[in-house]
Amino acid sequence: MSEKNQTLGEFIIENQSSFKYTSGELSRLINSIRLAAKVVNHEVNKAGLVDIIGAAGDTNIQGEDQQKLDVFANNLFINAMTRRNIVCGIASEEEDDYIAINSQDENHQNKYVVLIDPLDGSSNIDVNVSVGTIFSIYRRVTPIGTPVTIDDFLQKGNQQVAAGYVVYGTSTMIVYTTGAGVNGFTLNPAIGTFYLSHPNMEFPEDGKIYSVNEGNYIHFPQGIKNYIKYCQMEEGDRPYTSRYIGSLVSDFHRNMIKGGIYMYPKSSKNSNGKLRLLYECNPMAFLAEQANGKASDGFNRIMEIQPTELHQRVPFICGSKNMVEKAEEFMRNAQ
Ligand code: AHM
Ligand code: MG
Repeated sequence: MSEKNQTLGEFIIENQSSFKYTSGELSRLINSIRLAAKVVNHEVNKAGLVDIIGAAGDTNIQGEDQQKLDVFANNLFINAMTRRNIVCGIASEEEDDYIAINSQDENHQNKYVVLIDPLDGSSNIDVNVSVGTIFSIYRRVTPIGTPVTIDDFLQKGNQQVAAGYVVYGTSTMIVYTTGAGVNGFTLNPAIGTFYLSHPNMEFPEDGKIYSVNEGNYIHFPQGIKNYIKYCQMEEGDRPYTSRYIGSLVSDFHRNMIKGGIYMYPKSSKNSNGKLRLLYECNPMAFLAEQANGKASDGFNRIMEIQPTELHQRVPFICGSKNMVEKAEEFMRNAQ
């Protein structure tokens, strides 16, 4: 399987045949994400050097200021996937509506749709903190050869064929799954190649890190408040350590390696939490489950939630299995 010094390109080719719908299309799609990620990485890394950061002037559908790198990353990923003519539709956090792609070949044979958060945690860019790209891939449900519809995007997370993220951190990594475990690849910036550095990534079943924006504590549901107090209690291996970067990809990545739980619960101000089901929570949930972890809205498995709209938000609890189950227990008991 994983050889020493295996590159992402080699890994994709080697594992293509083990994928159940093997046509090479998914491999080409992941390849295009790999290439776009390198360019975004290059831009993110020089953000402090040039006058590129700052609001671009537009606001996205969530009413948030877009920063220039968000726009840049959004355009780059969309172009990479459109030009290579390998997907039939894209939805992005930065676009109000989904984009239907008309294949140049008249038969429109493309089978996949992609949902993407091109640069998550972008408020961290101007303070030199890690950001990420999150992506989620489905097979379309409408007939091949017709224009995509909203139904192709509003699929449950358990229908994902692949998902992953890029973390632009102290090292830049791509971590992804096609449903056969999770593998992580680290970019060697000197030669611009991703190498398999973290084969078969798994969350430890238990962890000692909890990640939540405790500034919102007063607004949290009682179950979450009780669970946070439990994390802070002096008993057994507790108190746990609190670590919150405010960049979902980075918090998730650290917790997967070290063992921990990430929570963005609903609050009295925000009845569905903050994070988006389709291009933030579902891909992370798929990765978590493939890495022996769990993802929940407090009561239900994230990947079984039927989406009703593209930019839907959902409460999100994700991480080491035993920790997520404990948090769910607190949620149930506070009902
Ligand atoms: P964004 O999509 O606007 O970047 O927001 C998502 C980010 C996550 O990466 C992060 O975990 C969370 O928002 C932090 O939110 P808060 O500042 O409310 O704690
Ligand atoms: Mg985001």
